[in-house]
Amino acid sequence: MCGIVGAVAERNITPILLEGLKRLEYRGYDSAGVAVYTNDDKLERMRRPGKVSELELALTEEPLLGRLGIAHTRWATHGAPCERNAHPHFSGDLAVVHNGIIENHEALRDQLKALGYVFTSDTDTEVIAHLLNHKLKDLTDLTVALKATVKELHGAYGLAVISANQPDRLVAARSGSPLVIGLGMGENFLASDQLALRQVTDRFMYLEEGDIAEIRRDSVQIWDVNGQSVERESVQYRDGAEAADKGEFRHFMLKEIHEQPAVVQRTLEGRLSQNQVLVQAFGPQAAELFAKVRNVQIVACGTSYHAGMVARYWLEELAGIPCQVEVASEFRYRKVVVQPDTLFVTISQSGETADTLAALRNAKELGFLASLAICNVGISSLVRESDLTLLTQAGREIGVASTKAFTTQLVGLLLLTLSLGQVRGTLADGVEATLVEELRRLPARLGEALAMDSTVEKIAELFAEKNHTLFLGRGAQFPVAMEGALKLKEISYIHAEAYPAGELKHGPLALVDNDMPVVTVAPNNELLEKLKSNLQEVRARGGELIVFADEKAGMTNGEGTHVVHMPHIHDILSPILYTIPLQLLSYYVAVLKGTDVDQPRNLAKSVTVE
Ligand code: HGA
Repeated sequence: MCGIVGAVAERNITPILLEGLKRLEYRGYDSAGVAVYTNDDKLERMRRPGKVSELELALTEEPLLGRLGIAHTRWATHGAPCERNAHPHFSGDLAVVHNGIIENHEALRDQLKALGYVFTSDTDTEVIAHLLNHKLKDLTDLTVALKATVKELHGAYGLAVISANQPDRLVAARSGSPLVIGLGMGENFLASDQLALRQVTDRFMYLEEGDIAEIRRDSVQIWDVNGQSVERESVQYRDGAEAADKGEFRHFMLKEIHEQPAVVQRTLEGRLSQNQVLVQAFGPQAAELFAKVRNVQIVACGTSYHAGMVARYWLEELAGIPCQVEVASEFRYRKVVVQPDTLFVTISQSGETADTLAALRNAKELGFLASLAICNVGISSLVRESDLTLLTQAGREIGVASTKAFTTQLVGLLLLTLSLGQVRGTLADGVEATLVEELRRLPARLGEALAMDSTVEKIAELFAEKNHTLFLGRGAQFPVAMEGALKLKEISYIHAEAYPAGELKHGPLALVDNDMPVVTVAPNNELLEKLKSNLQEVRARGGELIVFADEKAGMTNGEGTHVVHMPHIHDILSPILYTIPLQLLSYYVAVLKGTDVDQPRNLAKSVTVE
């Protein structure tokens, strides 16, 4: 992860760098730092552990003014999140910021130490600064030296560098971590994400893998991975609708939970006809490709992986297509046997998730039929590199714990299931028309579930003093339980585990006592009676039950059993609806525990490192 911002201009750039960092905090917030070539011709830096607001405070007390600078917000991979390890890292008159991991940093560190370089941090990044410094001794030109330096780096990097000796430019390199150049009038900028630069420009140029860029006030020059000078297209990007404030809500997460009816509606817009899904929503070649699909392989991480697991139930049950789902960090390093005519599907909110992107790149060599990305960011690497795309329309998600991105992914995956079944003629009669109708009603149903907000808030009190919980579900509700457990872990720091309810007696039941609340999702489906028996097993051991149950499921409150009635919904859509109370539950537990809901410890929004 980590966020990078850089600027070369005729005006003071420190406020631009700071504003950019604030917008990039979703990429990490362990520490923040800035290096500026100051108006009195010195390279100076300010670094602070913690969030960008700490750096801002320090800069208010001791301003740094200059027209060339780089800045960084860190999500630590190598070295503790303290000031010493915060970027920018210096070597002589050079300052470097880095997003990524240098895998051969130990070997490089030994070589550089032998050459007399002294290390002041525990980061892998510092080797880049010293190596570049060393290269400059022979090569003198900063851009030329950077080209030579990256040849010796193994791993992933987005890099921005400035030098007090060559203060006419900012140089950058991209391999495995995104970088975008923002084009201004007589000033130019660099960032990990164009969002950081929207305050200063709406014209952007995206660096591609292996690119090196030299950015001056009035020119930009780029070389590709082969060292050839290349032009990269510049694109104008206008989007007024930024989710930058919390409105009436106390946290972004709560706002985003409440946005779900609207964003689900948006994700459906233009994708449904009277009684069918419009297959071309996946791209012009979708119908032709879908007709050939005989298997689906889904690869994703975290919450997106849970969406993929729900989709497996749908794809096999509705469209009769065998489906496998795997976390990207495993898939990418495994010897995979690919069945003929398999569609490779990736799911990612940001479209920059490093493991998912790497899995997609590997998949291209493995003989998949085609790749499809379900993604929330249209200008992401995942979208650019996939054959087909379905953009979820969740809008910007700022809370680190994903909510609306998940439910819109589920909608996208149901559209995919119906499209594949439609094209291949494998859907049962009337199913598509029924589900299209149900999808149209879904935003209203989600609104009804959100109206249970205060009921769930009360239930949350049962968890405030607990250290462990179990989440149970059966069928497509099992991944919903996994997502519920993940949410609770992420923002309340309570240990939570999810199990298919039928697995309880094979081990986890041993954990159940009156200190272990057990959360269950119980729609009214064919597994309900089996689930009820599983819940009896919990009650018999003194476990306190919290059950989100269909209003027609015949479940009632009793001693140690708290039932929250959910609006009735078609079973296929129930994973989307039942996600809502679990999101609310984790939110209110976290509020009671006083954690940093939108930016929980140790996490970041966009996971762009392995
Ligand atoms: N490895 C560097 C940069 C971390 C990063 O990119 N995180 O996402 C460090 O630990 O400082």
